Amino acid sequence: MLSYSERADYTTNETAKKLFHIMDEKHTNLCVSADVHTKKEVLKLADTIGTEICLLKTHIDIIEDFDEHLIEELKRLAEKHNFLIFEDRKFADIGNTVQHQYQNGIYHIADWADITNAHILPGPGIIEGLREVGMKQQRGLLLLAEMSSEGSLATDTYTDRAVELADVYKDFVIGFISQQKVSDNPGMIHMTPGVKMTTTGDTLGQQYNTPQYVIGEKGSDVLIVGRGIYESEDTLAVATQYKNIGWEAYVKRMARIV
Ligand code: 5BU
Repeated sequence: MLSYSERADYTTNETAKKLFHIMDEKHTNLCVSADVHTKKEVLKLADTIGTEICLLKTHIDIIEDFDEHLIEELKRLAEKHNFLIFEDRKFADIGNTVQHQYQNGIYHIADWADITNAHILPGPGIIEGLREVGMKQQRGLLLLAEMSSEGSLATDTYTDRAVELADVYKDFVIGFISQQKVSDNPGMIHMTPGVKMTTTGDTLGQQYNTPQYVIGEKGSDVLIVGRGIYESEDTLAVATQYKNIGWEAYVKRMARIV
């Protein structure tokens, strides 16, 4: 089985290459989801756990005091700790509209988010619209092939279609949000949300799996952890724990499949 950095040779996308290399350099397949509500909290979290992650995931529109300074600081921390930034925007409109949502508005997502993601519900036009904007800045896109929430409709042929579309646009599409490995293309990165040490879900349909299961059994590449880390007392210690468990599961998987 190929290592993360060996897989960098199977994609032409610069962001995907960078991410694969960061994972191997830092020995981490952990993405922390910074779903906190103020600039101060986001920056504190990013600086505290920055050494443990390959990727910081944001929901920029839940931050109450958003301004340009937050973006400058986030970029500075990404540089300092060597991680990439993923805005979990989940675009879902026609190509023309998503171009504006990606490039313009208050957030100018394309200017700072190395990675963003999109539903494939509208068909290929959504990818084409985002691609025209994103490729100019060497960005990467993840397609939502599956979701972690109970009763998700992204299953079976929907998931298969996401995999097919990823291959068509593989200069820009770098992988998937999914609950398991869905593509055999080693250049594609699988990222899985709904990860926690304890697997009791929340009251709104979120379902959790353990880091060992997601990386070791389901063949995913990146663990996305939100509340499991940012709600803990000692975010650094807990992030280190997730990082170590995720990395160990990857190393064991590598040893198993030769
Ligand atoms: P949690 O606190 O670890 O449950 O947060 C999970 C994060 O991942 C949160 O930001 C969600 O918006 C995001 N997410 C998810 O939970 N499930 C999905 O299928 C997708 C995103 Br796509």
